[in-house]
Amino acid sequence: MKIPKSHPRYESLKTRETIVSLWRRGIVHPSGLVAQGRGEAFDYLLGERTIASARKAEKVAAACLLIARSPVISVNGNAAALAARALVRLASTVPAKLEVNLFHRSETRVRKVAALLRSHGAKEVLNIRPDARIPGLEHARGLCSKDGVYASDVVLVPLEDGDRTLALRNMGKVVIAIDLNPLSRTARTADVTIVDNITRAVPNILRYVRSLKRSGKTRKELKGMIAVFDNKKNLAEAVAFVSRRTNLEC
Ligand code: PTJ
Repeated sequence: MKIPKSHPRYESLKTRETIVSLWRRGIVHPSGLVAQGRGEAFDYLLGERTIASARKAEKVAAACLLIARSPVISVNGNAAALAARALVRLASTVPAKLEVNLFHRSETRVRKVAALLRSHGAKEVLNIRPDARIPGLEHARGLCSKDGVYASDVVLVPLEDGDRTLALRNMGKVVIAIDLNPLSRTARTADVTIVDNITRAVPNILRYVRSLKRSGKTRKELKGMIAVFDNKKNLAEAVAFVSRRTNLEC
């Protein structure tokens, strides 16, 4: 369908088209369409833009990735569909490893997601053949790569499920989540929660990674930035933003 650029919700409708077309190609799971609908609703409440608290979290996320010993970016069907190119760029800039982690895992879809990442320049994509397991997670969603998520100290998880976020935290990892729902279990469990659309969040983190690198900030300074960040307070700011905005509109 041709969406006119003049449409007031052009970006949102384009994204919807993208996710449907990637579902047709077998990259997005059918439940990914439901997840997208939920995301759209929250994004609508945010005004479909990056709010100040999200920007703060994006900067802290960049600092976490830069000081990590072994950072990993976890990619599922929706993340690949909406941000493959930016995720690959972020991985090569940090540098961080890319690992496919599907909630509804099937070998065919793993290969398709990996192929999409490679088509955007990814040199290595982990977890095609899993060789480790996240403790406490049953079935295929606990499968991971020994050199990737399993050994990582910092993991970026866009659109993640609450159980896996908690299991990763229980492993002692620093978890950075991208989730438009500030009330979700993932948002509440992560160390750094970015309440923003993945389509805006990943390019923003990438910009912060580049500017922090250019700034020449020391490890100690980056650690200082992270130490003063309060995720609970930041989430409360996101919720307060939505409630202010909805009050004004009523
Ligand atoms: O590809 P798979 O098999 O790994 O499955 C991926 C999905 C996303 C289907 C799976 O992880 C899932 O069911 O996720 P949930 O539990 O529906 O959680 C998705 C969360 O992401 C919800 O809180 C949504 O509000 C949020 N979300 C949806 N779209 C976006 C988003 N957050 C940021 N950007 C989006 N575009």
